[in-house]
Amino acid sequence: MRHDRARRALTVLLAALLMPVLAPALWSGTASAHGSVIDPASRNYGCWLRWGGDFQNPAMQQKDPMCWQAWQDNPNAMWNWNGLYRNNVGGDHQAAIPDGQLCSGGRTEGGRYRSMDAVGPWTTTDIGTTFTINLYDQASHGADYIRVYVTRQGYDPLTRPLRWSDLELVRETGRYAPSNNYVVGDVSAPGRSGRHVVYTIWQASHMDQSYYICSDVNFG
Ligand SMILES: [Cu+2]
Repeated sequence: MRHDRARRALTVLLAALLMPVLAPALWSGTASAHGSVIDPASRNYGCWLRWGGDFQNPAMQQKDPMCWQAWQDNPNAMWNWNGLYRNNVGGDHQAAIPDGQLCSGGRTEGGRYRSMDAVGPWTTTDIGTTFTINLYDQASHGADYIRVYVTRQGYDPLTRPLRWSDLELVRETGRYAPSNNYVVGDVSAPGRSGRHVVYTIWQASHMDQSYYICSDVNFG
């Protein structure tokens, strides 16, 4: 008995000693935040924003079915809405991301974001044919460049998986100094109407880290 008690005391002591060592390691999981396009909202940021406080509500199945399937597939795709990136792509995004997997970053992070590739009625943001991209960078990584693509008129996001050939590059920016908010203004996508996908590639500056972000929009 005495031996057990001594061992328990030792365990508590060790835990107390290790806490300052372990706590920062645990904390770094959330502290190494990243970012996403928050307007027009990316798929997983939008699902997190609309349903993060109520993600088990069965009403979502009718009101926001693509978010429903995403939450059912893996809630971590929403909790980690800022973590949809690949490291060390070396700038060859088309080689790293196969057709049909553009919105999951080529099923990055072990496929955590695969539900983002699902085809169907994602909730859209209304925009005009000249619009602004707001990218939120929690970690102040900076940007080497931000590329904005828009699907070609005629592409139907309700029935077709997204392929590179569906996209038109409409804007590539220069560098952004590290900050929390990057605004890409006056992005122009003439001739568009109705439902489309805006595809943003954010090339971060702190290392070779590339973000692949699908935002569903409605050109009014
Ligand atoms: Cu990051």
